[in-house]
Amino acid sequence: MFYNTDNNVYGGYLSDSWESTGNWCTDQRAFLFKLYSAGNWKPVKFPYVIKETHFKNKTHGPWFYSLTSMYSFIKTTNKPSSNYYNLDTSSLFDGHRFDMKGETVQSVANGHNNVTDLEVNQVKEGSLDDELDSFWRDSPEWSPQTFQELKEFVANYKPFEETKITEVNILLIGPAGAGKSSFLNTINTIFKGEMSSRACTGCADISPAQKFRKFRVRDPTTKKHLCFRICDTRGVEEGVFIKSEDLGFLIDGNLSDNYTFQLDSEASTKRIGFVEEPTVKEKMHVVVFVLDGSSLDVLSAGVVSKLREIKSLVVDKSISHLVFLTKIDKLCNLVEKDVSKTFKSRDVEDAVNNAADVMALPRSQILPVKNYEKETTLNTDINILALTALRKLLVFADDFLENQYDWQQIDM
Ligand SMILES: Nc1nc2c(ncn2[C@@H]2O[C@H](COP(=O)(O)OP(=O)(O)OP(=O)(O)O)[C@@H](O)[C@H]2O)c(=O)[nH]1
Ligand SMILES: [Mg+2]
Repeated sequence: MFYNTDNNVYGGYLSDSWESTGNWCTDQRAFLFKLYSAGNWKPVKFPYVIKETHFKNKTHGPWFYSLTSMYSFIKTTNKPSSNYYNLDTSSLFDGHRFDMKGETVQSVANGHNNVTDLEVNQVKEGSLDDELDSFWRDSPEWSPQTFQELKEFVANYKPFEETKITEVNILLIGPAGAGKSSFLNTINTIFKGEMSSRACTGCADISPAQKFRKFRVRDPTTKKHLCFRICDTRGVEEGVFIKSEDLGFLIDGNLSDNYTFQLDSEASTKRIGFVEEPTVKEKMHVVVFVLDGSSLDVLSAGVVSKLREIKSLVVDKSISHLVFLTKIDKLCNLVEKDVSKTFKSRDVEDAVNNAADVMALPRSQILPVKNYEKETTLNTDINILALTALRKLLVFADDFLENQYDWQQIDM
């Protein structure tokens, strides 16, 4: 692909390899193309017509008929004049071997080949290559029945009986924009049966005063709230996050609903709403680290170390915890088109492995999720994936409660 100084982008494609055999070759799938014309998206494909298409030179890269600039690979050492490389134009887009559909070197490249950049890309047939032959993790059956079963599980869920708690508390923590609020909205949407946006998404709260809120989800069929509360927090950023002391209070249940804590001053045990001696009912029972699966590679070292610090705190307090890996649709075209391919996607599997390394957690605790985002109607596969994650979360919350109960029995 060539980027010339007049904002034209054009080039050629070979399905053949770039090996240096010294032969003329014919690649019937080869074509030339233009993508941008004077900065405007004007894609045109110039298909193969006849005879040989390219020469595999022994000492440098292949060159195409009608794309003599590729021949310039022989001269890649030439120095750029001004800020561009002045490449060969002798038979550029002259129509040999390829159908130029009436276009010329003038209309494609403004008659010159002064390029600021020259790229070689390998083209992968995404939907074929990314799809594994077998599942990388047991996959649910993507059917309306599975959806109903999962929904019923969540709707009928009651916290571990012996603790006599009516609702489990779920704490969402993760980098800014990872999809915490969107997850809450996704669950609400599933039960409401319509797109819901109760928690504000894409709008980071930057005020230093942070209100602590627990959201409940209502099941319209029973007109009752489900037996969990989700606590959404502001995004973890370098230098700006709830202080460890406050986070400890939050996890231990010292902060009542609607409690406002200050990010820029000391944690306070004296403010109104501070619960001095919280019971197990007020504690967080499970913590979910929400990570954006499509940007794991660019997580800053500062955010990673903050997340790990929070994880240590959670581990010290023996709270169950897991990771929701969001935006898997942005990570993989296959999943973007069809969420039921999640457990066959190589990219999602890689991201799960990556997240397990980042958080130093077993892979089984990393659950891929696709939140409602651009959709305007409900989708059974999105629902199944989100509810699968939520079910695991509730089971984890019960594990915590069961431990608490057992320890209490031993203490008594
Ligand atoms: N494509 C896609 N976009 C998502 C997904 N989840 C969230 N988003 C988008 O990502 C953006 C940020 O999502 P939020 O839910 O606001 O993220 P957050 O973690 O609550 O962010 P803060 O409150 O700022 O920390 C929004 O524009 C969402 O629509 C997802 O699974 N896929
Ligand atoms: Mg949010």
